[in-house]
Amino acid sequence: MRTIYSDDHHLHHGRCEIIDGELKPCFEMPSRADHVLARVRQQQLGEVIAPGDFGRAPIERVHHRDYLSFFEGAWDRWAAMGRDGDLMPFTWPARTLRSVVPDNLHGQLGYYSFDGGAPITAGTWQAAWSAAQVALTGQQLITAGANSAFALCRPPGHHAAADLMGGYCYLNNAAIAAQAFLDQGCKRVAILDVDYHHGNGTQSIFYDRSDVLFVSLHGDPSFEFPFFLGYTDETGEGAGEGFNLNLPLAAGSTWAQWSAALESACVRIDDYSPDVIVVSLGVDTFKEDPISQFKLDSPDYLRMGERIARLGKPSLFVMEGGYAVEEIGVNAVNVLEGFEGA
Ligand code: SP5
Ligand code: ZN
Repeated sequence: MRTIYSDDHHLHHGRCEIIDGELKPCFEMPSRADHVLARVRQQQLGEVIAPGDFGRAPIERVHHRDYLSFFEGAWDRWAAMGRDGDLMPFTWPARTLRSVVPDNLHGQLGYYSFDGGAPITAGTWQAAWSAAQVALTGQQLITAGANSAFALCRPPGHHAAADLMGGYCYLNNAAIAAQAFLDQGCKRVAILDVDYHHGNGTQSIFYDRSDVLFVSLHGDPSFEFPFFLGYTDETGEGAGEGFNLNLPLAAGSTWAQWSAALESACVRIDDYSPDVIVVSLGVDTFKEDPISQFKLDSPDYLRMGERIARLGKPSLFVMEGGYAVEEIGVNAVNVLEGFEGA
C-alpha cells in the first residue's frame, strides 16, 4: 500500500488548548505524523510519495468559498495587527445571538468555528491545504486502479464542516476525497469513521445526500466531545434519510464492544454496496490515549484492518486523530497491515 505524505504538516504547530480548565500544549502536534511515517518506513508498508497539486476546485466542492478565503487570509490579518501568538476564537453565534458575519477578525473567527480547539498559526493554511492534496492524491491512486492507499493527513479533518473549523480540523480531507470519487464517476461512497470522536463535520456535509453513506463509531456524545452531534437518532434527512449511521459507545469500551459495533457498521456498508470506502482513520480509541476513554490495544488494530478488508472494496485510509504519540505509528500502521494481510 502506498502512503502519501507531505512535510508541510510541520508548518502547523499550535501552542496550546484548554484541557480540564488548564492551558496545555496542543495534543495535536507535528510529531504525531512523524511517528506514523517512521512506522510506515520501518514496516516497509510500501512506497511513500509526495502529493500532487489538484488545486482549489475539489476543496470548493466541499467547503464554502467565503470560509476558504477567510481561513486563507486570517493569519495575515492577525499579523498585520502586530500579533504573533496563535489566533483562537472566543465568541460564537450560539442561541439568542445572530449568525451574521461581522467585519472584525475575531467576530469572523467565531462565525467560522464551533470550538476553541483549532488554533490558526502562520502555516496552518498551507499545512491544511497540503493535507487535502494528500487525500486527493490517495483518491487519484484508487481511481487509477489501486485497491488501497494511505493518506497520511495532518492536520486531521473529520470535525471540519463546510464552513466551520474545530476539534483540531480545518479542511475535511475525507469528505474532499469522497466528493472527488463521486465527481470522477463513482455512484456511491461509504465513509467509515473509526476515530474515537464523532465525525460531526463529515456527517453534516453529506447529511441530506444518499450518494455518501456515513457510518461512525465513537464515544457517546452524551459524555464526549463534540457533544452536540453523533446521536443514534441522526439518520439523515431528505434524500439522505437512512444514509447516516451513528454507533455511539460507552466510556471504557474494549475491543469486545467496539468490534461488535464495527460488525453492525460493516453490515450496513455491505448492504449499501459502495464503489469505494473512505476510512477516517483515527487511533485515539487506544487504551493509553491521553484525551480519550476507549480501551483498544495495539493488536486490535490488526483485526480492525482485517475486517475492513473483508468488505472487499477499494479503500482509502485518511489519517485523523490519535494522541498517544509513541504508539500512534504502531496502531495506525497495524490497521493498514491488517488490511493488506487479510
Ligand atoms: C481529530 C480529533 O481527534 N479531534 C479531537 C478534538 C478533541 N477536542 C476536545 C478534547 C477534550 C478533551 N477532554 C479530555 C479530558 C482528559 N482528562
Ligand atoms: Zn478523535
